[in-house]
Amino acid sequence: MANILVLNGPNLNLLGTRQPEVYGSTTLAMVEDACKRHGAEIGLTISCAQSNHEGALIDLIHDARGTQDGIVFNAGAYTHTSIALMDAIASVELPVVEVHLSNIHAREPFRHSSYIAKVAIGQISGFGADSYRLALDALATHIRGGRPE
Ligand code: CA2
Repeated sequence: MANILVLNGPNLNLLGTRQPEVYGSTTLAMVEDACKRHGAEIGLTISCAQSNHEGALIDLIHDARGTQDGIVFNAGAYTHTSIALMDAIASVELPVVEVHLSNIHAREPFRHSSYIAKVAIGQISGFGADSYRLALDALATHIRGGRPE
């Protein structure tokens, strides 16, 4: 079983409680639960974490080295601003799939660029809570070198 960290950044703890027209009505606890259940189905052991603080996210990424085989990461608004998170991902040399609930490319121009994308193996954006499941599938395939389970 591969170990995967599902990591969420700022404000995503509010998921399902505000702006459902943009981010849906699924709560973060529901997303994390769905990730754990889907992970078990495809041979992944899922750990989940969320922080509103850039430094704490960097620590979680550093800690993933040696314990995790990959990261599914929704960096929230830090996606568009954080060179520090980009450097943290590059430093741990783990495969990262960038995830967004909304389609960041169809939104305001300031959301079109991503520092995370520069160091991620790929990006999944715009499928609501399903983005996480798609990201887990992509990461599992990548870790297995493209081979089925
Ligand atoms: O679409 C995504 O997943 C985003 O990463 C969400 C971020 C946004 O800044 C990115 O551009 C795209 C915002 C997360 C805010 O989450 C909330 C959830 C519920 C209510 C309010 C905010």
